[in-house]
Amino acid sequence: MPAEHPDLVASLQGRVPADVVAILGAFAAAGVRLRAALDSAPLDGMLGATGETNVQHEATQRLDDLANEMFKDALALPFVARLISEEETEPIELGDGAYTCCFDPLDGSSNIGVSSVGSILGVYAGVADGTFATPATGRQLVAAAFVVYGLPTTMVVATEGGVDGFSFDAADGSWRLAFPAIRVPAAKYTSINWTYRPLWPANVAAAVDAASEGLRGRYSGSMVEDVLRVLQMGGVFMYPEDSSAANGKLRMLYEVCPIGMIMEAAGGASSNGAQSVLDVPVTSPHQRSPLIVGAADAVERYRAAHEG
Ligand code: P6P
Repeated sequence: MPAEHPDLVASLQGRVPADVVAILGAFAAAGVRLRAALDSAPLDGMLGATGETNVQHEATQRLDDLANEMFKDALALPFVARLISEEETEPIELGDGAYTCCFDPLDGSSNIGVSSVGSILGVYAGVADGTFATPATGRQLVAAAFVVYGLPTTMVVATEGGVDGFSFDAADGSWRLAFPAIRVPAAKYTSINWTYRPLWPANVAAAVDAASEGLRGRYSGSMVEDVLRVLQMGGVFMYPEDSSAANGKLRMLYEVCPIGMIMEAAGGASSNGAQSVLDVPVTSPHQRSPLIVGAADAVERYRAAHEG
């Protein structure tokens, strides 16, 4: 575990095994390296697309590729059995370790060069083999984390024992504990892409309106930024299904489940419209799901209206 992140190590003591501390430390260190690359990208000619498309059928940005290589290198640890990345079509089999690391190396790519982007990690114990013949669920998460490369650059780390927020200290290149024991405040903001309303089935429209009642709108196009706002100021983030995407856009293993775990560990709630996202069987690496996370009362209003 890199000595330069003593606050992270101290916060995790007694909460997760040493191997998971090492995984989170590797993620944190890669985040520091990626932050520097993002900051200098306009000057280094690193903006723009590669001309390729990924398994998600999305145009790949140069920085998507760079971030993916950084996290693949950082997380290829002896006790990691497999890596699953948004940017990799198939799981990367590493050996017989006890953990599977699933990550979105650069979340919010459409914001590159303009506003916040992020990275997301889920550390799963005992996940089924690479074929996912035996359904795994988000309940197998032993830790989850995300970084928001914004002002300030912030990392959120969750284990069963709770959720802590760290702020990047440029003076010494370390992550400093800034927001210990985060608990989701009462709902204040509603965060959703309202332009999709014409595509929402009637129950989704009713559920979004019910969850958003009395709240103010904020939506950045970068889930990690919107989720960080919910964690710190209260509210609800929603990316529901619609007529063009029956399971929504977000992916279970490296977006939906890690964010759902973080929100539930912070005293909030998660839902796919019917149940906690952590209880939904996962049977393929890039499986998608609707995601509603935030203050428990707002998520419950969504679920009740969605299920009628
Ligand atoms: P839309 C970024 O690509 C992302 O996965 C999330 O970070 C973000 O919340 C969402 O997609 C934005 O999608 O359809 O609103 O542009």
